[in-house]
Amino acid sequence: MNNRIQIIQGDITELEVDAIVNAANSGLRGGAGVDGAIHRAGGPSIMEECRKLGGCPTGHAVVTSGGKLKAKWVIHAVGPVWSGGHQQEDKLLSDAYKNSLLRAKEHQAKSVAFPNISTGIYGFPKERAAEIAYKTVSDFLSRDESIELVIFCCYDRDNYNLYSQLMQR
Ligand code: AR6
Repeated sequence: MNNRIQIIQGDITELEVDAIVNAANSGLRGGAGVDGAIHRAGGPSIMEECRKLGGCPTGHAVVTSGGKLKAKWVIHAVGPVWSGGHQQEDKLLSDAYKNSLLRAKEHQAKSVAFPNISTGIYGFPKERAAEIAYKTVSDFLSRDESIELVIFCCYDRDNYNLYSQLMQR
């Protein structure tokens, strides 16, 4: 199953995959970080679709087209804001990954790339987030054949190193 997971360091907006995941906010209003990068690279049609969707609760995920991106779909997932670990942050982060994969499957996406959801502006500790992300995706892939490739697209070296260590376990 590890051969269906890849770790890279780079910019998710440049990837040629069926779907990229966005680390969105629950208003789907756009923002900084990877969200800003995706809207900039994908063009205004993505925001027009987001406005029609209205919003997305924390832990859930919704889909728009990819606009000018190489990816056909953008899956807007809403991770939790870290507030110490007692506000169901672990479960909500896991749900954000799982629901993204469910949306990908519904759209027949065979390849999906994730950013490190919640580990930027939302302040989730990186190591803890990496373990949750890796376990959630591994569990999903072991039970479901439909998605052929998941890429963890790490932007910073810290996250890249953390995921590389998880892959080697
Ligand atoms: N490609 C891949 N990863 C990236 C890119 C990129 N182009 N740019 C940043 N990252 P963040 P969050 C990494 O802050 O913590 C927004 O304003 C970044 O290094 O983008 O979930 C939203 O609208 C980090 O590892 O998302 C929300 O309001 C990871 O992406 C809020 O931020 C996630 O960092 C969401 O915060």
